[in-house]
Amino acid sequence: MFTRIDHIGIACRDLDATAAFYRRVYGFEIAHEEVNEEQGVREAMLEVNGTSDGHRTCIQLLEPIRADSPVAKFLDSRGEGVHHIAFGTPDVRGASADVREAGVRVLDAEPRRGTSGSAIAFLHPKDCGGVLTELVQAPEAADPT
Ligand code: CMX
Ligand code: CO
Repeated sequence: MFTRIDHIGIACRDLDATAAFYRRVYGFEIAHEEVNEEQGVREAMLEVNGTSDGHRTCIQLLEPIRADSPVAKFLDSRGEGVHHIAFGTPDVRGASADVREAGVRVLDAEPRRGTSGSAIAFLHPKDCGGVLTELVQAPEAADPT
């Protein structure tokens, strides 16, 4: 059902400065950058490696674009740092149903649009041992509504 770590989401106040840190210290380049209005973020994906299912594992840098967005609230209460983990799946709807069946609250009744047109759904951190968790179906197979 879950085939890889798709990405780790990092909350930051200054995306450009944080991306420069990842380039200088680790040599990771920005593979993709976009604004996701619905999620209230400017984001950059740094590709760390490819995976055996043909996809990739990334660091996702997240800078809030609105004061009432989840990432802005997180920065206010916890400061910069790891915000969420994201597991890749070929079927986000099926994976969400399975996880719901296991007693975990799925925050998105229907998958939303994620990076590059992927389909995403979030799980409540209080049901996941304090870890905000995202499920990701890669763009070419995604059908976000
Ligand atoms: N990781 C772990 N716990 C978190 C958390 C996070 N990222 N964000 C909030 N929490 C905890 C808080 O610490 C708080 O716990 P306590 O009650 O013990 O203090 C509790 O959850 C409620 O926190 P809150 O600040 O009141 O936040 P909300 O309930 O308003 O929202 C959440 C929390 C997870 C429902 C909301 O952030 C959400 O819907 N997130 C999903 C969307 C998202 O994060 N989008 C940005 C990323 C986009 C992308 O990856 O593409
Ligand atoms: Co994410």
